[in-house]
Amino acid sequence: PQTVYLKDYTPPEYLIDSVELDFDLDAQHTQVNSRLTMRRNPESAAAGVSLVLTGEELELISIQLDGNPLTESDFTINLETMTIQQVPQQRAFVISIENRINPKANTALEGLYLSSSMLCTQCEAQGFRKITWFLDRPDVMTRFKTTLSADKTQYPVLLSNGNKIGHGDLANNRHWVSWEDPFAKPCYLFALVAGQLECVSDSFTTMSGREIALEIFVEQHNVDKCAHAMQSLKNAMRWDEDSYGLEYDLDLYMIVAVDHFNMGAMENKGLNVFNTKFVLARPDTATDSDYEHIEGVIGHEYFHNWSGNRVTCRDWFQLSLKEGFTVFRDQQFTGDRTSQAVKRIQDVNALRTRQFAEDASPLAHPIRPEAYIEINNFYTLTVYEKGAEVVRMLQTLLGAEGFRKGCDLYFQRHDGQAVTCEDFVNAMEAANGVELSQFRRWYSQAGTPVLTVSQHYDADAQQLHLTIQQSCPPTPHQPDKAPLHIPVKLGLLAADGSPATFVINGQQQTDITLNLTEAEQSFVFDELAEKPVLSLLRGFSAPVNLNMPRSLEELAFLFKHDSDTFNRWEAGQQLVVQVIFGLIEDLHNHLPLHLNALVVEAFHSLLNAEADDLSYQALLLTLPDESYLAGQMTVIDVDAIHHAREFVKTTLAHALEDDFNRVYLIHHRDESGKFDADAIGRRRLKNACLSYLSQLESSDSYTLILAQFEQAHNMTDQMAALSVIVNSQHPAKASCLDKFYQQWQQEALVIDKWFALQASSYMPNTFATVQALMQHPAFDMKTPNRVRALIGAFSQANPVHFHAKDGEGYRFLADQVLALNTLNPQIASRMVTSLAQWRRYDKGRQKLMKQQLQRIVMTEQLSKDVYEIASKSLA
Ligand code: B3K
Ligand code: ZN
Repeated sequence: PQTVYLKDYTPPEYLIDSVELDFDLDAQHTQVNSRLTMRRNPESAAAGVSLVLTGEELELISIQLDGNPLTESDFTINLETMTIQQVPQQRAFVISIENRINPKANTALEGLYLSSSMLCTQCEAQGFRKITWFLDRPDVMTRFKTTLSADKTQYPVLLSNGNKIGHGDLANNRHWVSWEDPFAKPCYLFALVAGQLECVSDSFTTMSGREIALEIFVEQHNVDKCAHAMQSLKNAMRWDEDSYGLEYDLDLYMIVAVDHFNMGAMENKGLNVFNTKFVLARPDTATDSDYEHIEGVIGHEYFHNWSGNRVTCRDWFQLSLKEGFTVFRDQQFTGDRTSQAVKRIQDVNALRTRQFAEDASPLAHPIRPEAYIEINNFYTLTVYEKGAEVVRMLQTLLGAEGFRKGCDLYFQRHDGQAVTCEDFVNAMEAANGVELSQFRRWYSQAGTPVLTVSQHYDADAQQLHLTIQQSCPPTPHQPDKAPLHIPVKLGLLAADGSPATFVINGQQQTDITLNLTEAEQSFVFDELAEKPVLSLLRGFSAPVNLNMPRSLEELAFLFKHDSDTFNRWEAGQQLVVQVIFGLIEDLHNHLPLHLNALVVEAFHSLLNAEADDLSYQALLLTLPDESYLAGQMTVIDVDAIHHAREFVKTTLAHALEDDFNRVYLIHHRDESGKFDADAIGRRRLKNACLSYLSQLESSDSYTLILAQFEQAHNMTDQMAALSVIVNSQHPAKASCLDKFYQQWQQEALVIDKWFALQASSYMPNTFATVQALMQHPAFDMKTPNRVRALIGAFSQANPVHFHAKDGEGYRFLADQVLALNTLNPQIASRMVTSLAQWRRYDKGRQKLMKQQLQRIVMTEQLSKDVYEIASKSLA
């Protein structure tokens, strides 16, 4: 397969000013007629008179140039392109194409496909070429007019981008609807939907007083689960006006929810297509986290209307321009809507467990990659989440106001254009009169930097000396790294836990953002009468690993007193991390395990302290994830990690049983249907306690848990109970799982939870359960949500069983990858990534993982998607 390089970018030779698309829709025989009004691009330096259009898996019916039919000798077609030998160079011309496609056969879910009984599209990144021949690249921006015709009974609703401009009836029970999108857009933002859909509608009045119709389309049985999505959309629209001064531009905003979708959602202009997972919610079917994710994703896609659609990407290497920025925007939005403290911790947690792992693997790449085989493989945690961190650092460096000025200038300069990451940074510089040349390295350098910190307090001089070294481990094709510009926020604490005032650069402060730009830098903090405690990297001000020796006492102190909510939580995490690694060493040395009293004491005072943000309180009680711990180990020992972490949890449960019970009871009440921060917080805190209590495996805890399972009227509580039941020896386990299935078998999204819970269980026999579930009538390889729930959860959220010593987990995964390869390459390649980290395990597992990767690579007819991930993993 061919590699595409950023350095080879050239402007398009031709432009498509407008297109008229006619779809004669049918599940198996859809005919597409397109009329492209084109001209030579004055910006292109290329010579030659031929025209190359992209198109894949299309059946050509006819082609004309300016109304004259072309014959075999005028053009050639291969697997990916159609070349027309000669087109006019001095004037506009029209290419008319008729072709046929088969949506039903399209299990890759890219292009036009069938989901349940509706037809829908997914064109980003390169799906439009599976609909018709076109210039399928984001820097070709076109005005679209689309006419859909179809059977009236099967497809009563016919949607596309923009405004509806006409409709009518045809013979044979067929009808048509025409749509026109006044905004020029790249074809990756094209969408159409046809089906038996119900419309839930509302409206929004923009800041300039325009009334926008809001419409959510779902299947009949889901109409009662749209209220939260609609409210989220209105919240997002208001928020973007308030926070960025950005207003919606069309008169209509539509969202369609479909069962079969490769990702979360898609920001098609005026017609978002969503995975049902990020639309549907009712208190009894969706958890509090589901509610938050729905609002976040609705916000994300809405925010793309400016950061992505009005200003789009010049080429796919610039993906983080729209994705990193939009993730940053949706994170701010969710933080404002819920709790900034909690949201930041959740985001950092995800970044550190998953993106840091990617950055430390053979798949590491900069947020602006330089080469790809299959662009769909680059919708990664790095491009999205690390990309958002890079935008956040810009905001930290420029201040909220300066950052906003930069954004305003960016949108003003580039509205209607397809631009680059460089243009974004340029706007930030110009609006603030600053120079960010070193900062730009964040776009080109992969890997997670390490800050090594040492400090020394000089009592005589009343000074704290701080030295920070930065380094970054090598990543593929980047053996040597240059120093980055890293903002490091910090504060100091006095012995009584209050903020310590210090003097730096002649100024008195209580906190500061240091600018690291060199490999090693020292800082002096003056006028400190007593030795302070350092709170470094507040708010996780940069996506880096910290290497800073800390005593358990110091961490316990910060866990109690740090006024920075992120660092307070982080101190608790690091306290437990150190303790767990001590226990792992004891395990390796066959020593008996003891839990350090400091940890018990820290959790004891936490459980007895007043708290106003209960969701935050729940996070403070949550032990670091096994996958986070794994990331900190040179040679990952999944069993020891699990054992040591369980030991800490169980010991805490025994030591603090009364506290956990008491806090549980204080917050346990039926508030089903209430979704304010307090009710959510109560549920989170209570369920955190429940999770500890379940470690007791006592008849009291069994009774308590079963009662919650049986009485819950909301999914948060029901799932929390079922989840601890599944991960324990609860005598009612089988009957609870069965009851849950019977209760929810009509709700696909709830059944996904049922699959995922069992697939991620730590209990023995899980692998056999997973194999049995593969045969369950409700399992379906063609439904991505189901595949993620079973195969994804097992391989990505069940370290102990996936990494079983005999390699059966690896073999199983490879089997599924190969089965998926032919059905849905995008989903298949996502599943391969859990093998990419093979070098981090012991020799025995390394060999077994590598074997499966090799087996995958050797397979014939491997998709580009899977080939790229598997071969790079082995490199
Ligand atoms: N832009 C889409 C992602 C498309 C992925 C294509 N493989 C969703 C989003 O990030 O909003
Ligand atoms: Zn996005």
